Amino acid sequence: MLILHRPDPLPSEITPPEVYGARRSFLRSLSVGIGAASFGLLGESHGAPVERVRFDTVTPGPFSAVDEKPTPYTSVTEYGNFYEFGPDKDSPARNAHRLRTRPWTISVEGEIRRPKTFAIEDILKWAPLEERIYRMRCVEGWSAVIPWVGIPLTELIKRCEVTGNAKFVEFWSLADPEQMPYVRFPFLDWPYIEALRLDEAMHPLALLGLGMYGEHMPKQNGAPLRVVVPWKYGFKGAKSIVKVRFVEKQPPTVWTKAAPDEYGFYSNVNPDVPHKRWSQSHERRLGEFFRRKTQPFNGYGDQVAGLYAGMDLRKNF
Ligand SMILES: Nc1nc2c(c(=O)[nH]1)N[C@H]1C(S)=C(S)[C@@H](COP(=O)(O)O)O[C@H]1N2
Ligand SMILES: [Mo]
Repeated sequence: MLILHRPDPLPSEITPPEVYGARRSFLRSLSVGIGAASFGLLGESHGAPVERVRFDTVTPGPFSAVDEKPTPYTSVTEYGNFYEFGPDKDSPARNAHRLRTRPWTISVEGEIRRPKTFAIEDILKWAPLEERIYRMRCVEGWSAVIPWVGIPLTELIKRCEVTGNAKFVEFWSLADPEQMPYVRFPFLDWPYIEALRLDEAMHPLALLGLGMYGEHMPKQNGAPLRVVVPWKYGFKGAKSIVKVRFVEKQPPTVWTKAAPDEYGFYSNVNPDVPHKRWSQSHERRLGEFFRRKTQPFNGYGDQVAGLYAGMDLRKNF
């Protein structure tokens, strides 16, 4: 069963979230159908008090878009996608309080010398926490400038003792129906698994996100740790990671499985390659009214274009 194809960018997505009010996205009908069957059970709520915890020390990291104004905290935390918590843009903010982020470990599997597990407490001590202000672009046409807190993704990869066979790395999100009510519904093939080519994952821009706005990661944004790859569409950055798996061949991912003609493995931001159902030429920053032009590789071409030298980016979309 595939109920979910990406929603077309409807007014709810092209209107500033502060003003779209009660308008419903395409997927509202889905959640009404599900909700009627299981109202209460899903624990839909209007959120719970959130504890916001600041990091003691965060140092400015490289590649920060310091000339750009960060998107307001509330826009980034109250509007987004985390389908395990529901299909609407405000579902994550309403429902992610159910996620338990301690204890939390990530396991490592596949093309490695020996299986391993890392605890979040240790990961937080691997390297100095950096602040990196990145432009982010969702495939649906909205974008944001987010001051992430994190460490280079290579800090994880270098501890995994990968074998020479490893060419790709998968990131597995948690899929626990007790905490994430919508993983009971197979509109995506849970768990949410996204993947990168190993050299992409080891690129210095790729971040293991541990927080934002100087604070620990909000649950709706992927606590306690997630992937951040700012030159790709937002869906490549899997949230609330519990497993990393190294593989030899390019693996299927949650979105290439859902709609292979609409989502490619690479999914680099590319204004010249439209999505099957809409243009990618422009975007609207959350909290702003006017649209702006989308940049190739989301403006990070100087850093990352070399990763794709000689590749046809229309074919490898
Ligand atoms: N596990 C999981 N990760 C996910 C998603 C999701 O539904 N589940 N949505 C993705 C999409 S489509 C986007 S745009 C970003 C949005 O989150 P952010 O605003 O916190 O970056 O998270 C990505 N990571
Ligand atoms: Mo997205």
